[in-house]
Amino acid sequence: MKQEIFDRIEILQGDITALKLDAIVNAANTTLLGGGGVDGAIHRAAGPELLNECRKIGGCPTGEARITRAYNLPAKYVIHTVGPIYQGSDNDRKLLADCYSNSLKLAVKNNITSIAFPAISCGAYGYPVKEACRTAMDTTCRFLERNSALKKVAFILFSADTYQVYEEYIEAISK
Ligand code: AR6
Repeated sequence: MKQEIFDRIEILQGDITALKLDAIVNAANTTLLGGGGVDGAIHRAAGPELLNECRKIGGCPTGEARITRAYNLPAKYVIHTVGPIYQGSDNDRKLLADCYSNSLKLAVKNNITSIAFPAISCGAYGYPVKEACRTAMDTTCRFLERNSALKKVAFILFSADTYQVYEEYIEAISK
């Protein structure tokens, strides 16, 4: 993989709601009506108008993505995607990869040039972080190879442990 791909990827530790990028990705559920974890944090920070817009969408199947405005958040858009509930089957990996590729496709379609992802499915949905990290990064790298419009893709991890897993993986694949 070319260095130019890794130059467009950033690994951060912190709270996704603080990021001032074109878009942040929400790890939602199929109702799109809010929940705990990063979904709860995004809805709290965006304000009630986000829920109003989500209601109009009428849900989102696992692996797909939908876009809304970001209201009181510093980002311009929220891309809501629904990760798989981890079951330990091959289908988990496919659905998780779909979350990343469909979010990135939707971003490009909306002229978004900078976007941040949380560790989709790695909280309430129980996906093992190492496996999820590999799918997240591999899918994103393949996408960036084919799309020059996206200038920055950040992965923002809440915990130090998860951050370290991502750092080690990018270190290993970018050599
Ligand atoms: N910024 C960045 N990452 C965060 C933040 C934050 N503010 N808060 C939590 N995380 P989860 P899932 C991390 O459970 O596993 C919701 O109820 C967290 O540490 O938010 O996809 C939805 O409505 C973890 O690493 O999402 C669904 O019902 C990662 O975000 C369900 O949970 C994902 O954890 C989705 O579960």
